[in-house]
Amino acid sequence: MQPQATHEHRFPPLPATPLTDVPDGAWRHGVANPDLARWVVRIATLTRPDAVVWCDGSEAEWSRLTDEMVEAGSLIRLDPGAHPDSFLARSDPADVARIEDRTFICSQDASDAGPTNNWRAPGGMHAELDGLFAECMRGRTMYVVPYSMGPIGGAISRLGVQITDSPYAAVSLSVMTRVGDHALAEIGPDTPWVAGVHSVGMPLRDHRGRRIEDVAWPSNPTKYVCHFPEESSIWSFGSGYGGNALLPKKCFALRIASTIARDEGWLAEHMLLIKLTAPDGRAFHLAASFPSACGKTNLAMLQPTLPGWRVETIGDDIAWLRPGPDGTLRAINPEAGFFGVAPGTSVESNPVAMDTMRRHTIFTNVALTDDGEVWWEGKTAEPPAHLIDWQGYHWTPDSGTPAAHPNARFTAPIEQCRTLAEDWHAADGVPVDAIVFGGRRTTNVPLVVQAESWAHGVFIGATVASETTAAQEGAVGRLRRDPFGMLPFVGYDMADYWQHWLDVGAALGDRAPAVFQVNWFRRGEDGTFLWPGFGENARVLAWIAGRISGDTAVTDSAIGGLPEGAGLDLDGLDIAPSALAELFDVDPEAWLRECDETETFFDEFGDRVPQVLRTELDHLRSRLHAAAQSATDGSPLSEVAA
Ligand code: OXD
Ligand code: MN
Repeated sequence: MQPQATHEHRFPPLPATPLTDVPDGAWRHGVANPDLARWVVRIATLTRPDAVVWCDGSEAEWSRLTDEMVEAGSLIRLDPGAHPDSFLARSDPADVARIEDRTFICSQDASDAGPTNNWRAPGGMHAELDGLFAECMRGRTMYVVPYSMGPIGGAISRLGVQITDSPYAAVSLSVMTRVGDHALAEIGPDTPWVAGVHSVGMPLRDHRGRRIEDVAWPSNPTKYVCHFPEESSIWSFGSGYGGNALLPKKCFALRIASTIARDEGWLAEHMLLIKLTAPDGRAFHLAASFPSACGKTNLAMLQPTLPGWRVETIGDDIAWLRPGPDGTLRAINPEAGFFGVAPGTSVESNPVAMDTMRRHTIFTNVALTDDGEVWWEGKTAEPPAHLIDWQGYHWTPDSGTPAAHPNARFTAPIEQCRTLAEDWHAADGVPVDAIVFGGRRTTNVPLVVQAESWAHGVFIGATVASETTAAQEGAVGRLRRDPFGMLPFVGYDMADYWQHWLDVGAALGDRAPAVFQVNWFRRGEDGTFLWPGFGENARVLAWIAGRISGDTAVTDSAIGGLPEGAGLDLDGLDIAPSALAELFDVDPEAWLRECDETETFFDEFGDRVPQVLRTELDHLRSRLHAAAQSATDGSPLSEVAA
């Protein structure tokens, strides 16, 4: 593991409270990192829980905590035949998604957060958080959860500790990360680690000591998710949901890790990771970036329709990519579980995910059947005649409301995934052969296009736009720019992040992976999808593999390389030639309008936008003008663009 500046003094000294006043269990003998030992005591002293429990991530701990939550009414045990060892949680209706408007980057310098992040000065934010966290765990247990992101001791792995007063978060962390004493033991006196403090913000005793009745899903109307990049710390208050509460995921593995990666020359990305094997046994590793809820989990668990091709899963949401000692880019999935969107998942759309979540799974905000099973929109074509919906109300198909919340989730261990690649265990990561950018685009973006260079690839990544889904708060179906699928996740200035991508490419030189853009979501004039998607997406992956190995060719277009002739294997696929033409149509006028929008978008970042990206935009425009001209002249696009 790379040494980093020591964090010995990153937290304020302990308050002058005598050690006898420290909540029971906070002080743990044998913790090798003195900063960590002091920090736990400091947080316990600030938040005043009734008890402190250090989590070990064991099965016994899972059983104890889930039993306690069932007893307390915050989990419902599902039918053990259908879903052994699995549970349903229903959140507060006001706590159902990531809260981007309450998410802050608290860098010393406001300009380091950039225009896409909310910023607060660290001093003021700490003062406010100290006020909110003061005695906020009264009557509750404080869990201390040490974890590793990535294989313990791996070259790309990192360590963290989350403090939380939510047993739901504690058990979810034991699924999503590698929790336990083995992770704690890795945190030596000088080992960097990321500190996460989380509270649902609902103490069970008031300041006079009177009991407050607990609820199934405690939370607080005041919510904050704050990142302190210079301290490698995260403070989250008031929400128990997903990325707001499971701090290793978006907060650490993306926002904080992106700042560490910037300083150390690697990449922390919102990417799935797969191993693709061709019929002749050649294997390729692909890292693919998509905005939230664009089907990353489906792609990560793809069942190819193309005979002989195999996709194996390494990760479905986050990848850390780091130049290895041999000069190639290597990647790990830092997580150990899935926190996947349930609605839309079915035996048809993702049979692997359905199997993965059959047991030892926590479902959140799905509907409950009369048999103690789970249901969500899209799980079966016909909904059951009666359900209890995600808010606990009786539901019938006539209710007129969704039975499951559109952002309902399943939390399941990656080891339960039957397509898990052996490489998932590779401590030093897998070599990345291709980087793929995707988004949800009804128009313009073709099924697949290859970037002409790393810089062009970075331009494509920087200009990704996608139609919003239920994973983000706000209106669904809006087109929003989501560079690299990282809009809510880059922990520093977005334009600096683009420059960082250019720098990493320069360091990789000719070992840099090839870059592609895909779009499964393009629709025809009549509004229907032009591409069948799901298992058929393997045809696109196979074409990408062909490009890497030099087996397939491209036709140049104004926006990059498109599959040439029969290069894209369509054998056995029932697709009309007109749909195919529409899928790959590059309309220069529409693209020129998109270029204008890109320029306006770039202008938001002022002179921090790398000149290379402005040059790419100029280049694209001039090729589109030439293509528009040639279309008027009647000559074929490919000839002009070449
Ligand atoms: C997620 C997201 O939960 O991107 O993975 O919102
Ligand atoms: Mn995600």
